[in-house]
Amino acid sequence: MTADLFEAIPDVRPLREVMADGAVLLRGFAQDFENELIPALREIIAQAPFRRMFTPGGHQMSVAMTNCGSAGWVTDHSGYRYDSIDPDSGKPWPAMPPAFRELAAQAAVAGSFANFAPDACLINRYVPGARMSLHQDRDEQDFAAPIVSVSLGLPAVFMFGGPKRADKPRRYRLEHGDVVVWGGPSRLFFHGVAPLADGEHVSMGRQRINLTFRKAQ
Ligand code: MD6
Ligand code: FE
Repeated sequence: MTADLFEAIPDVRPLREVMADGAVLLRGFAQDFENELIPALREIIAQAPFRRMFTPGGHQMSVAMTNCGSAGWVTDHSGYRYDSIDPDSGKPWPAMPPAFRELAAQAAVAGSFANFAPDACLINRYVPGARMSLHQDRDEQDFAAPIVSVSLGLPAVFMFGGPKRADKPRRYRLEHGDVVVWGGPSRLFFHGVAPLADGEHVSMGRQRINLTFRKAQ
């Protein structure tokens, strides 16, 4: 018997996958929020456009970034930090939309972190070829709060290592609507994103957008 060409191929990946103690991948968790998320994102980008920042070492990042919320993550020749002001406009970052806040809080609960109230949302834009090398997120004041990371658009390979840079990372495919909640014992684990493969996403086009919510201050 030949397989029906139009038969759906079952997606066997679990909806909820524990990546490490404190880190969980919630597949499709952001889907219900999509209709609010994307218009709100457009408004933020109109006020605070994506820009490719420079690392303290003088390298321009391949990922373009912007922020919303009372604190925004920035990098320049003087270092990495959170700043309430967008250095490009001289104005505060756009406010965090209620739908962003709500998604982050609900995902945190699903990841067993109650009362997550992010003050920062870093918005990363990857075009094909853009990547993020292995790093730790350690510019926040308080490592007790988790990080909630939302993937939109083209799929990416997320590399998730351990407490030491040399720990061999495992690879996870993150698709449109997937959410990673991450804190507790793995809060400072090394992680990165492999160079984005080319493609065209039905609603987001030729890019991946990642929202990372943090309690920065
Ligand atoms: C990204 N994410 O997925 C980059 N950091 O585009 C991160 O660097 C990240 O997803 C901390 C926790 C979750 C993350
Ligand atoms: Fe990170």
